Amino acid sequence: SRSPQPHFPVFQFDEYMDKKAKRVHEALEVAVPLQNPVQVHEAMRYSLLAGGKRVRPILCLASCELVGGDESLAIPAACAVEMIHTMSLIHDDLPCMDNDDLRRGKPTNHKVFGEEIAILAGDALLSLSFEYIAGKTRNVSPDRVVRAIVELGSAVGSGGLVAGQISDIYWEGKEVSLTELEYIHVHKTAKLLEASVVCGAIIGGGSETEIERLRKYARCIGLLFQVVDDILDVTKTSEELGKTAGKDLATNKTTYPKLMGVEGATKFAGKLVDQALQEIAYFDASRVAPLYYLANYIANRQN
Ligand code: GRG
Repeated sequence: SRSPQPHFPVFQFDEYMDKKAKRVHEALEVAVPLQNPVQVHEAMRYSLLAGGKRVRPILCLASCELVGGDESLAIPAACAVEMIHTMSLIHDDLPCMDNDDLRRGKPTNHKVFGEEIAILAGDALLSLSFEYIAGKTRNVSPDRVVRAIVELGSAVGSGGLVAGQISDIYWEGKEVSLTELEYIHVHKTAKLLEASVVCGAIIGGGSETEIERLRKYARCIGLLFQVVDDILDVTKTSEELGKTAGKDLATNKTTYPKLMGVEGATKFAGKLVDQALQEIAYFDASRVAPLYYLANYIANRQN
């Protein structure tokens, strides 16, 4: 059973997403200018400005505003999470990892700039993300900024994305149970989504209760994001996805549809979105619309 829809004032979600994505794009343009050494900055900009849905930075801004912070407070944090996300995609696509040729509908970073530059562009984006949030966040108390940095660092490092990637590599070609699959996705995908939401709430001045509610919401949508990704991989053609769809089925990668069928995975996705919405039902309906619609957008997205 779906959570009842709160009584929102009229909310134009598509307009909201376009406006926020544009704001993020402009901020990223400024954050990574084309400068010396040109080759690496070109490579950083190539992947960072290639589009993408900008789900993580938008979640960060929405969460900041939900707890009463102005959007401007969280712009450096939003840029930081997108830089980290982009660098993880660049490294994930490398021949020594997933060996992908296409990303965001374009040739992958190493295909255009070579492996050495792709690795270094990823390293530079990771480093810049922390420099940027620490150096550019204004009008937020230093203890909140430090807390957000700790949150981000732990989501990315050897207990976060890196742990997920290692586990993914370890289980490649082996039989994977639901528990192990969940471990991979919680770490590879959900941790950064969680950190995006939580950083927004910390920087926006959220109370402990608000931060923890939002963390629980983010955990649900983080896993939801991957379950939907797996379902799309089965149901979409490569042209629609702009990447090698069905690759996970063709290789030995375990996915939710493989373990529970498309119907089972769709049911699981429904449960996760319901749970996420329950977590944010606590917030004032006049402010919660963006996160409410974002959860539904992740559940129903087609790319
Ligand atoms: C982070 C230090 C560090 C190293 C990287 C390679 C690696 C370790 C981790 C892999 C992480 C990874 C690529 C996870 C997949 C996450 C995912 C679901 C990506 C797709 O996200 P979307 O759909 O993509 O939001 P767009 O292009 O819309 O941004």
